[in-house]
Amino acid sequence: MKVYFPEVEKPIVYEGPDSKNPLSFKHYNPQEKVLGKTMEDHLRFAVSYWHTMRGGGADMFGSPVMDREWLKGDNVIEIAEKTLQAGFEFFTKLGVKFWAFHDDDLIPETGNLAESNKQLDHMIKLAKKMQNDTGVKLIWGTCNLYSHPRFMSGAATNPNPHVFAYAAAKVKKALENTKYLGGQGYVFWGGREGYETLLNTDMGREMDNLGIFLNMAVDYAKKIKFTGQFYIEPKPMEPTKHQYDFDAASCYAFLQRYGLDKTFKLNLEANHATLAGHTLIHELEYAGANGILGSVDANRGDLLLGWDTDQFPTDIYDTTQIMYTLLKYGGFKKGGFNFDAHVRRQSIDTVDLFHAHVGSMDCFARGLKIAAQMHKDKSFSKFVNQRYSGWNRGIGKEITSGKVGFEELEAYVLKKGNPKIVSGRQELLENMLNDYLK
Ligand code: XUL
Ligand code: CO
Repeated sequence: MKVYFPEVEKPIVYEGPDSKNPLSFKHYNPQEKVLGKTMEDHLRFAVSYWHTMRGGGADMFGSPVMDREWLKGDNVIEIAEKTLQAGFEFFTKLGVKFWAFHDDDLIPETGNLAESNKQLDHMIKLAKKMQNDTGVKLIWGTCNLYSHPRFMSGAATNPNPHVFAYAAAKVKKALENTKYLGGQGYVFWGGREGYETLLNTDMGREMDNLGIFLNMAVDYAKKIKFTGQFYIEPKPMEPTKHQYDFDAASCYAFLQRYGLDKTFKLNLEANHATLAGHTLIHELEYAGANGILGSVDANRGDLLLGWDTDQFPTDIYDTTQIMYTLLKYGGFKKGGFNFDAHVRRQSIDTVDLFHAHVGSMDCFARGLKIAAQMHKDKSFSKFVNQRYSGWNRGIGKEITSGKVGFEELEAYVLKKGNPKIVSGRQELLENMLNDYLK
Protein backbone atom coordinates (compact mmCIF):
# COMPACT_ATOMS: atom_id res chain seq x y z
CA MET A 1 0.00 0.00 0.00
CA LYS A 2 1.24 3.49 -0.86
CA VAL A 3 2.74 5.43 2.06
CA TYR A 4 1.95 9.14 2.10
CA PHE A 5 3.77 10.09 5.30
CA PRO A 6 7.16 8.33 5.10
CA GLU A 7 8.71 10.83 7.54
CA VAL A 8 6.79 9.16 10.37
CA GLU A 9 7.44 5.43 10.23
CA LYS A 10 5.69 4.34 13.42
CA PRO A 11 2.88 5.90 15.41
CA ILE A 12 4.03 8.88 17.46
CA VAL A 13 4.54 8.05 21.14
CA TYR A 14 4.97 9.81 24.47
CA GLU A 15 8.64 10.38 25.29
CA GLY A 16 8.25 12.80 28.20
CA PRO A 17 9.09 16.50 28.72
CA ASP A 18 12.86 16.05 28.27
CA SER A 19 12.64 14.52 24.81
CA LYS A 20 14.22 16.52 22.02
CA ASN A 21 12.35 14.60 19.34
CA PRO A 22 9.87 16.96 17.63
CA LEU A 23 7.82 13.95 16.52
CA SER A 24 7.09 12.75 20.04
CA PHE A 25 4.62 13.77 22.71
CA LYS A 26 6.17 15.53 25.67
CA HIS A 27 2.97 15.86 27.69
CA TYR A 28 0.20 13.93 25.96
CA ASN A 29 0.44 10.44 27.39
CA PRO A 30 -2.84 8.87 26.22
CA GLN A 31 -3.20 6.23 28.96
CA GLU A 32 -1.98 8.39 31.84
CA LYS A 33 -4.76 9.07 34.32
CA VAL A 34 -5.68 12.57 35.36
CA LEU A 35 -8.46 12.95 37.95
CA GLY A 36 -9.33 9.28 37.48
CA LYS A 37 -9.71 9.37 33.69
CA THR A 38 -7.17 8.77 30.91
CA MET A 39 -5.87 11.78 28.99
CA GLU A 40 -7.23 10.19 25.83
CA ASP A 41 -10.73 10.11 27.31
CA HIS A 42 -10.50 13.65 28.62
CA LEU A 43 -9.26 15.18 25.40
CA ARG A 44 -10.88 13.12 22.64
CA PHE A 45 -8.80 14.67 19.85
CA ALA A 46 -10.13 14.69 16.28
CA VAL A 47 -8.51 15.64 12.97
CA SER A 48 -10.49 17.91 10.59
CA TYR A 49 -10.45 16.19 7.23
CA TRP A 50 -11.18 19.38 5.30
CA HIS A 51 -8.12 21.29 6.48
CA THR A 52 -5.61 18.51 6.90
CA MET A 53 -6.44 16.30 3.94
CA ARG A 54 -8.14 18.67 1.50
CA GLY A 55 -6.34 21.91 2.28
CA GLY A 56 -3.59 23.11 -0.01
CA GLY A 57 -2.72 26.49 1.48
CA ALA A 58 -4.74 28.59 -0.98
CA ASP A 59 -5.79 32.04 0.21
CA MET A 60 -7.65 35.00 -1.28
CA PHE A 61 -4.48 36.13 -3.02
CA GLY A 62 -2.96 32.89 -4.22
CA SER A 63 -3.51 29.34 -5.38
CA PRO A 64 -2.56 26.19 -3.41
CA VAL A 65 1.12 25.82 -2.56
CA MET A 66 1.10 22.39 -0.90
CA ASP A 67 2.06 19.57 -3.20
CA ARG A 68 -0.06 16.76 -1.73
CA GLU A 69 0.54 13.44 -3.39
CA TRP A 70 -2.98 12.22 -2.57
CA LEU A 71 -4.66 15.18 -4.28
CA LYS A 72 -2.95 14.57 -7.62
CA GLY A 73 -4.66 13.05 -10.66
CA ASP A 74 -7.57 13.57 -13.04
CA ASN A 75 -10.07 11.08 -11.69
CA VAL A 76 -12.08 12.52 -8.78
CA ILE A 77 -12.99 9.10 -7.41
CA GLU A 78 -9.38 7.97 -7.41
CA ILE A 79 -8.34 11.20 -5.70
CA ALA A 80 -11.08 10.74 -3.10
CA GLU A 81 -9.95 7.17 -2.40
CA LYS A 82 -6.28 8.15 -2.13
CA THR A 83 -7.16 11.03 0.18
CA LEU A 84 -9.12 8.75 2.48
CA GLN A 85 -6.28 6.27 2.61
CA ALA A 86 -3.80 9.05 3.37
CA GLY A 87 -6.19 10.41 5.98
CA PHE A 88 -6.36 7.17 7.93
CA GLU A 89 -2.59 6.78 7.68
CA PHE A 90 -2.27 10.25 9.22
CA PHE A 91 -4.83 9.63 12.00
CA THR A 92 -3.21 6.38 13.06
CA LYS A 93 0.37 7.68 12.90
CA LEU A 94 -0.68 10.71 14.95
CA GLY A 95 -2.57 8.51 17.40
CA VAL A 96 -5.91 10.34 17.38
CA LYS A 97 -9.05 8.32 17.93
CA PHE A 98 -11.45 10.58 16.00
CA TRP A 99 -11.94 12.41 12.74
CA ALA A 100 -14.56 14.81 11.33
CA PHE A 101 -15.58 15.58 7.75
CA HIS A 102 -18.17 17.34 5.57
CA ASP A 103 -19.90 15.32 2.85
CA ASP A 104 -18.12 17.29 0.12
CA ASP A 105 -14.70 16.75 1.70
CA LEU A 106 -14.97 13.04 1.02
CA ILE A 107 -15.80 13.67 -2.60
CA PRO A 108 -16.80 17.02 -4.11
CA GLU A 109 -20.47 17.19 -5.02
CA THR A 110 -21.21 17.00 -8.75
CA GLY A 111 -24.19 19.34 -8.85
CA ASN A 112 -26.57 16.40 -9.34
CA LEU A 113 -28.03 15.02 -6.11
CA ALA A 114 -28.58 11.42 -7.27
CA GLU A 115 -25.11 11.19 -8.82
CA SER A 116 -23.41 12.78 -5.80
CA ASN A 117 -25.22 10.47 -3.41
CA LYS A 118 -24.05 7.46 -5.39
CA GLN A 119 -20.44 8.61 -5.22
CA LEU A 120 -20.84 9.33 -1.53
CA ASP A 121 -22.20 5.83 -0.91
CA HIS A 122 -19.02 4.39 -2.37
CA MET A 123 -16.80 6.62 -0.24
CA ILE A 124 -18.78 6.04 2.94
CA LYS A 125 -18.45 2.27 2.56
CA LEU A 126 -14.71 2.70 2.19
CA ALA A 127 -14.59 5.00 5.21
CA LYS A 128 -16.50 2.43 7.28
CA LYS A 129 -13.97 -0.22 6.36
CA MET A 130 -11.05 2.04 7.29
CA GLN A 131 -12.71 2.93 10.59
CA ASN A 132 -13.15 -0.76 11.36
CA ASP A 133 -9.56 -1.57 10.39
CA THR A 134 -8.04 1.22 12.50
CA GLY A 135 -10.50 1.81 15.36
CA VAL A 136 -10.65 5.53 14.47
CA LYS A 137 -14.17 6.90 15.02
CA LEU A 138 -16.24 9.75 13.69
CA ILE A 139 -16.62 12.47 16.32
CA TRP A 140 -19.31 14.17 14.25
CA GLY A 141 -20.59 14.38 10.73
CA THR A 142 -21.63 17.50 8.87
CA CYS A 143 -22.73 18.84 5.55
CA ASN A 144 -21.36 21.54 3.30
CA LEU A 145 -24.29 23.93 2.78
CA TYR A 146 -22.26 26.96 1.76
CA SER A 147 -19.80 26.30 -1.11
CA HIS A 148 -22.05 25.54 -4.09
CA PRO A 149 -23.51 28.62 -5.89
CA ARG A 150 -27.07 27.45 -5.07
CA PHE A 151 -26.30 28.25 -1.43
CA MET A 152 -25.03 31.78 -2.08
CA SER A 153 -28.04 33.31 -0.27
CA GLY A 154 -28.12 30.68 2.46
CA ALA A 155 -29.36 27.11 2.77
CA ALA A 156 -32.19 26.80 5.31
CA THR A 157 -32.49 30.60 5.32
CA ASN A 158 -32.54 30.96 1.53
CA PRO A 159 -35.39 33.09 0.14
CA ASN A 160 -36.10 30.22 -2.28
CA PRO A 161 -37.83 27.11 -0.80
CA HIS A 162 -36.30 24.97 -3.57
CA VAL A 163 -32.86 25.66 -2.08
CA PHE A 164 -34.23 24.84 1.40
CA ALA A 165 -35.35 21.50 -0.05
CA TYR A 166 -31.91 20.84 -1.59
CA ALA A 167 -30.25 21.57 1.74
CA ALA A 168 -32.71 19.22 3.47
CA ALA A 169 -31.88 16.44 1.01
CA LYS A 170 -28.15 16.88 1.65
CA VAL A 171 -28.59 16.84 5.42
CA LYS A 172 -30.87 13.77 5.17
CA LYS A 173 -28.10 11.90 3.38
CA ALA A 174 -25.44 13.20 5.77
CA LEU A 175 -27.47 12.03 8.78
CA GLU A 176 -27.85 8.57 7.26
CA ASN A 177 -24.12 8.45 6.57
CA THR A 178 -23.22 9.70 10.03
CA LYS A 179 -25.40 7.01 11.58
CA TYR A 180 -23.90 4.34 9.33
CA LEU A 181 -20.40 5.37 10.41
CA GLY A 182 -21.36 5.37 14.08
CA GLY A 183 -20.80 9.14 14.30
CA GLN A 184 -21.12 10.45 17.85
CA GLY A 185 -22.65 13.74 16.80
CA TYR A 186 -23.82 15.97 13.99
CA VAL A 187 -22.83 19.64 13.54
CA PHE A 188 -24.74 22.49 11.96
CA TRP A 189 -22.46 25.39 11.22
CA GLY A 190 -24.57 28.14 9.63
CA GLY A 191 -22.12 28.93 6.83
CA ARG A 192 -24.31 31.40 4.96
CA GLU A 193 -27.30 31.45 7.31
CA GLY A 194 -27.20 35.20 7.73
CA TYR A 195 -27.36 38.29 5.57
CA GLU A 196 -25.40 40.97 3.77
CA THR A 197 -28.04 43.73 3.82
CA LEU A 198 -31.43 44.08 5.51
CA LEU A 199 -32.63 45.91 2.39
CA ASN A 200 -33.23 42.52 0.76
CA THR A 201 -33.71 40.31 3.83
CA ASP A 202 -36.72 39.16 5.87
CA MET A 203 -34.86 38.24 9.03
CA GLY A 204 -37.90 36.98 10.95
CA ARG A 205 -38.83 34.56 8.19
CA GLU A 206 -35.26 33.36 7.78
CA MET A 207 -34.92 32.59 11.49
CA ASP A 208 -38.29 30.80 11.49
CA ASN A 209 -37.21 28.72 8.51
CA LEU A 210 -33.95 27.78 10.19
CA GLY A 211 -36.01 26.68 13.20
CA ILE A 212 -38.23 24.54 10.96
CA PHE A 213 -35.18 23.04 9.24
CA LEU A 214 -33.46 22.00 12.45
CA ASN A 215 -36.70 20.53 13.82
CA MET A 216 -36.99 18.48 10.62
CA ALA A 217 -33.46 17.20 11.22
CA VAL A 218 -34.40 16.17 14.77
CA ASP A 219 -37.52 14.39 13.47
CA TYR A 220 -35.57 12.54 10.81
CA ALA A 221 -32.87 11.53 13.29
CA LYS A 222 -35.59 10.01 15.48
CA LYS A 223 -37.03 8.21 12.50
CA ILE A 224 -33.73 6.59 11.52
CA LYS A 225 -32.73 6.11 15.19
CA PHE A 226 -29.65 8.29 14.99
CA THR A 227 -28.74 8.87 18.62
CA GLY A 228 -25.71 11.12 18.21
CA GLN A 229 -25.62 14.58 19.76
CA PHE A 230 -26.79 17.53 17.63
CA TYR A 231 -24.69 20.69 17.77
CA ILE A 232 -24.91 24.23 16.50
CA GLU A 233 -21.53 25.87 15.91
CA PRO A 234 -21.76 29.61 16.55
CA LYS A 235 -19.88 32.12 14.40
CA PRO A 236 -20.73 35.82 14.16
CA MET A 237 -19.64 36.59 10.59
CA GLU A 238 -17.65 35.25 7.63
CA PRO A 239 -18.75 34.36 5.05
CA THR A 240 -21.85 36.54 5.57
CA LYS A 241 -21.64 39.94 7.21
CA HIS A 242 -23.97 38.91 10.00
CA GLN A 243 -24.73 35.29 10.88
CA TYR A 244 -27.74 34.29 12.96
CA ASP A 245 -25.75 31.84 15.10
CA PHE A 246 -23.68 34.77 16.33
CA ASP A 247 -22.40 33.38 19.63
CA ALA A 248 -23.34 30.95 22.40
CA ALA A 249 -25.92 33.31 23.90
CA SER A 250 -27.72 34.05 20.63
CA CYS A 251 -27.72 30.33 19.76
CA TYR A 252 -29.23 29.49 23.13
CA ALA A 253 -32.00 32.07 22.63
CA PHE A 254 -32.64 30.60 19.17
CA LEU A 255 -32.72 27.01 20.45
CA GLN A 256 -35.20 27.91 23.17
CA ARG A 257 -37.39 29.93 20.80
CA TYR A 258 -37.71 26.97 18.42
CA GLY A 259 -38.01 24.20 21.01
CA LEU A 260 -34.56 22.78 20.30
CA ASP A 261 -32.80 23.43 23.59
CA LYS A 262 -33.19 19.84 24.82
CA THR A 263 -31.87 18.23 21.63
CA PHE A 264 -28.99 20.55 20.75
CA LYS A 265 -25.75 21.52 22.42
CA LEU A 266 -23.03 23.82 21.11
CA ASN A 267 -19.84 23.10 19.24
CA LEU A 268 -17.72 26.09 20.27
CA GLU A 269 -14.78 27.28 18.22
CA ALA A 270 -12.03 29.47 19.64
CA ASN A 271 -11.55 31.71 16.59
CA HIS A 272 -15.33 32.14 16.20
CA ALA A 273 -15.53 33.24 19.83
CA THR A 274 -12.86 35.89 19.32
CA LEU A 275 -14.58 37.13 16.15
CA ALA A 276 -17.69 37.64 18.31
CA GLY A 277 -15.69 39.70 20.79
CA HIS A 278 -15.50 36.89 23.35
CA THR A 279 -12.97 34.29 24.36
CA LEU A 280 -13.52 30.55 24.03
CA ILE A 281 -13.43 30.42 27.83
CA HIS A 282 -16.34 32.85 28.00
CA GLU A 283 -18.32 30.77 25.50
CA LEU A 284 -17.56 27.54 27.39
CA GLU A 285 -18.62 29.09 30.66
CA TYR A 286 -21.86 30.44 29.16
CA ALA A 287 -22.67 27.07 27.57
CA GLY A 288 -21.69 25.16 30.71
CA ALA A 289 -23.85 27.33 32.96
CA ASN A 290 -26.82 26.73 30.63
CA GLY A 291 -26.28 22.99 30.16
CA ILE A 292 -25.42 23.19 26.46
CA LEU A 293 -21.66 22.63 26.43
CA GLY A 294 -21.07 19.97 23.81
CA SER A 295 -17.87 19.98 21.79
CA VAL A 296 -14.97 22.24 20.80
CA ASP A 297 -13.39 23.17 17.50
CA ALA A 298 -9.87 23.80 18.72
CA ASN A 299 -7.92 26.57 17.04
CA ARG A 300 -6.97 30.21 17.61
CA GLY A 301 -7.04 33.52 15.80
CA ASP A 302 -4.30 36.11 15.58
CA LEU A 303 -4.43 39.10 17.91
CA LEU A 304 -3.58 41.45 15.06
CA LEU A 305 -5.79 39.99 12.34
CA GLY A 306 -9.55 40.32 12.36
CA TRP A 307 -10.53 37.16 10.51
CA ASP A 308 -10.83 33.42 10.94
CA THR A 309 -7.18 32.41 10.65
CA ASP A 310 -7.83 28.92 12.09
CA GLN A 311 -4.35 28.52 13.57
CA PHE A 312 -3.29 25.61 15.71
CA PRO A 313 -3.55 26.37 19.45
CA THR A 314 -0.17 26.77 21.15
CA ASP A 315 -0.90 29.04 24.11
CA ILE A 316 -0.70 27.19 27.43
CA TYR A 317 -2.30 30.08 29.30
CA ASP A 318 -5.36 29.57 27.09
CA THR A 319 -5.47 25.78 27.14
CA THR A 320 -5.10 25.78 30.93
CA GLN A 321 -8.15 28.00 31.35
CA ILE A 322 -10.08 26.05 28.70
CA MET A 323 -9.38 22.80 30.55
CA TYR A 324 -10.19 24.38 33.90
CA THR A 325 -13.65 25.38 32.65
CA LEU A 326 -14.23 22.10 30.84
CA LEU A 327 -13.39 20.09 33.97
CA LYS A 328 -15.65 22.33 36.01
CA TYR A 329 -18.58 21.28 33.81
CA GLY A 330 -17.71 17.58 33.84
CA GLY A 331 -15.73 17.34 30.59
CA PHE A 332 -16.82 15.98 27.23
CA LYS A 333 -19.57 13.39 26.84
CA LYS A 334 -19.92 12.79 23.10
CA GLY A 335 -17.83 15.78 22.00
CA GLY A 336 -14.10 16.35 21.90
CA PHE A 337 -11.36 18.66 20.67
CA ASN A 338 -11.60 18.75 16.91
CA PHE A 339 -8.63 20.59 15.39
CA ASP A 340 -10.49 22.89 13.03
CA ALA A 341 -7.15 24.42 12.13
CA HIS A 342 -4.78 24.52 9.22
CA VAL A 343 -1.04 24.92 8.93
CA ARG A 344 0.21 28.27 7.65
CA ARG A 345 0.59 28.76 3.90
CA GLN A 346 4.37 28.54 4.15
CA SER A 347 4.30 25.24 6.05
CA ILE A 348 4.15 23.21 2.88
CA ASP A 349 5.56 19.84 3.94
CA THR A 350 3.52 16.90 5.19
CA VAL A 351 5.70 16.80 8.31
CA ASP A 352 4.33 20.25 9.19
CA LEU A 353 0.92 18.63 9.64
CA PHE A 354 2.42 16.42 12.35
CA HIS A 355 4.26 19.28 14.07
CA ALA A 356 1.04 21.28 14.18
CA HIS A 357 -1.12 18.53 15.67
CA VAL A 358 1.53 17.16 18.04
CA GLY A 359 2.24 20.65 19.43
CA SER A 360 -1.43 21.41 20.01
CA MET A 361 -2.14 18.01 21.57
CA ASP A 362 0.75 18.58 23.96
CA CYS A 363 -0.50 22.07 24.68
CA PHE A 364 -3.93 20.73 25.72
CA ALA A 365 -2.36 17.87 27.70
CA ARG A 366 -0.29 20.40 29.64
CA GLY A 367 -3.37 22.54 30.16
CA LEU A 368 -5.23 19.47 31.42
CA LYS A 369 -2.56 18.57 33.97
CA ILE A 370 -2.28 22.13 35.27
CA ALA A 371 -6.07 22.61 35.40
CA ALA A 372 -6.49 19.32 37.26
CA GLN A 373 -4.05 20.56 39.90
CA MET A 374 -5.95 23.85 40.15
CA HIS A 375 -9.15 21.91 40.77
CA LYS A 376 -7.46 19.66 43.33
CA ASP A 377 -6.06 22.65 45.24
CA LYS A 378 -9.42 24.43 45.10
CA SER A 379 -7.54 27.73 45.42
CA PHE A 380 -9.72 29.49 42.85
CA SER A 381 -13.01 27.83 43.70
CA LYS A 382 -12.48 28.59 47.40
CA PHE A 383 -12.06 32.24 46.51
CA VAL A 384 -15.17 32.30 44.31
CA ASN A 385 -17.26 30.44 46.91
CA GLN A 386 -16.19 32.88 49.58
CA ARG A 387 -16.97 35.83 47.30
CA TYR A 388 -20.56 34.64 46.83
CA SER A 389 -21.04 33.21 50.32
CA GLY A 390 -23.50 35.97 51.25
CA TRP A 391 -26.05 34.14 49.09
CA ASN A 392 -25.99 31.09 51.36
CA ARG A 393 -27.36 32.90 54.40
CA GLY A 394 -29.43 35.80 55.65
CA ILE A 395 -30.80 38.24 53.12
CA GLY A 396 -29.00 36.52 50.20
CA LYS A 397 -30.78 33.25 50.91
CA GLU A 398 -34.09 35.05 51.32
CA ILE A 399 -33.68 36.70 47.89
CA THR A 400 -32.87 33.49 46.04
CA SER A 401 -35.59 31.51 47.77
CA GLY A 402 -38.16 34.15 46.77
CA LYS A 403 -39.06 35.09 50.32
CA VAL A 404 -38.53 38.82 49.87
CA GLY A 405 -39.40 41.48 47.27
CA PHE A 406 -38.56 45.13 46.67
CA GLU A 407 -40.40 46.38 49.75
CA GLU A 408 -38.56 44.07 52.15
CA LEU A 409 -35.27 44.93 50.46
CA GLU A 410 -35.90 48.62 50.86
CA ALA A 411 -36.63 48.06 54.54
CA TYR A 412 -33.43 45.97 54.82
CA VAL A 413 -31.25 48.75 53.42
CA LEU A 414 -32.95 51.42 55.54
CA LYS A 415 -32.14 49.32 58.60
CA LYS A 416 -28.60 48.12 57.64
CA GLY A 417 -27.25 51.21 55.91
CA ASN A 418 -24.58 51.01 53.20
CA PRO A 419 -23.01 47.74 52.01
CA LYS A 420 -19.28 47.25 52.53
CA ILE A 421 -17.27 47.19 49.31
CA VAL A 422 -14.65 44.43 48.98
CA SER A 423 -11.70 43.84 46.63
CA GLY A 424 -12.14 41.44 43.67
CA ARG A 425 -8.39 40.56 43.99
CA GLN A 426 -7.97 40.18 40.24
CA GLU A 427 -4.21 40.73 40.23
CA LEU A 428 -3.66 38.25 43.05
CA LEU A 429 -5.68 35.62 41.17
CA GLU A 430 -3.78 36.27 37.94
CA ASN A 431 -0.52 35.85 39.81
CA MET A 432 -1.80 32.60 41.31
CA LEU A 433 -2.65 31.33 37.84
CA ASN A 434 0.83 32.22 36.60
CA ASP A 435 2.35 30.30 39.53
CA TYR A 436 0.72 27.17 38.14
CA LEU A 437 2.30 27.65 34.70
CA LYS A 438 5.84 26.95 35.88
C1 XUL B 1 -15.99 27.34 9.47
C2 XUL B 1 -16.02 26.19 10.36
C3 XUL B 1 -16.53 24.91 9.78
C4 XUL B 1 -17.32 24.09 10.72
C5 XUL B 1 -17.94 22.85 10.08
O1 XUL B 1 -15.53 28.51 10.07
O2 XUL B 1 -15.61 26.26 11.50
O3 XUL B 1 -15.45 24.21 9.29
O4 XUL B 1 -16.56 23.66 11.78
O5 XUL B 1 -18.72 23.15 9.01
CO1 CO C 1 -15.43 24.85 13.02
